Amino acid sequence: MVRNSLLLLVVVLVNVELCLQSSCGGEQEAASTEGAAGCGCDKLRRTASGSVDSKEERASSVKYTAAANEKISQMVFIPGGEFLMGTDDPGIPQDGEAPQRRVYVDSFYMDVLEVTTQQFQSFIKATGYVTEAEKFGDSFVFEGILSESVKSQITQAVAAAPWWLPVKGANWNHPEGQDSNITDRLDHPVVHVSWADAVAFCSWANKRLPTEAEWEYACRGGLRDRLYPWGNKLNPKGQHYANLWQGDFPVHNSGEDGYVKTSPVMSFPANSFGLHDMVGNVWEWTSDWWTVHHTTDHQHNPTGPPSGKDKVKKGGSYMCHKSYCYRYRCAARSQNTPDSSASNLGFRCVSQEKQ
Ligand SMILES: [Ca+2]
Ligand SMILES: [Ca+2]
Repeated sequence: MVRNSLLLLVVVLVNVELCLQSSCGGEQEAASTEGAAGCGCDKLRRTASGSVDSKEERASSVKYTAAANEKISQMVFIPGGEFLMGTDDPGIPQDGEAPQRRVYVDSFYMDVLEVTTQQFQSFIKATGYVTEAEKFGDSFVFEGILSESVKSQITQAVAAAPWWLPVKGANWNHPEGQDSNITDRLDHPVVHVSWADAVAFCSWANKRLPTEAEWEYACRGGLRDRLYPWGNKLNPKGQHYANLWQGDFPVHNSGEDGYVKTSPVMSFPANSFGLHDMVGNVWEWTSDWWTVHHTTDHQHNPTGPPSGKDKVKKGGSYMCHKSYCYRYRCAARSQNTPDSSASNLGFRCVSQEKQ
């Protein structure tokens, strides 16, 4: 793998161009290190001008039930406090996981679940909002979940991450392109939402995106120095606690956890704060601009750099596997340009006041 290389387009479409910035090059170099490479989803960039189906069934996860409907818009109180953000034992050093630093965050409320397609549909119906993917006319979809028909029409790919394909007509309402819809996944997290789309939804709901510090504090659920929202063991008692990738990425997803793409929100256990899918299922946008440099000074309610090119996303997705994207840890992080959208990127909102 070559640092600072550019993504090579097989064919450049008129309305979409992809580029690879230096940070992406870093990801490339990391590909040779276990756990340090990625699903390539941080490489999905638009220019300034401008997704293996299978049965979704699992034995060891909590089934989506009517009870979930009551939780769908529910927020949980996250009591403020100090915590250790980041880690001194980074799984992916170039992502800026280190150093571990003391951070205090005020109390806030957080969505128990990732925002669902149904919730997003309500927002669209109420406001007429048009997402960026709809404006651009396409979005990135993981090849493994595309129909053969859609795949046959695509003539370009991201060379550094060829499993990502720009699909015409892919958006929140048609997650794998025009031959797909959300009818059977109203209780799944919405995808193909850009950062601005996520901000617009949260504003409409009188909420906002979490800062990275708030998100990570919430992810840790009061635990100290633990990898995951529930502890250090990935599969306690043989149970899956998050929708991740099992198998050989990107060619084979065994779906051992029950899902080869998104899962209904609340399919896996909550952390001690009552939050589901903080890691896995879909990546979640935060309000912070991206940097890999952090002060060790004690911080109160940090909001990240004042400006930047990329926004921070947290938690990893159903595409994450330790061999390729060891980012389903609370300290892990990645980035995308704000106008990026993809089949594994969503969000949840927070608010200072009870809604
Ligand atoms: Ca899975
Ligand atoms: Ca998530």
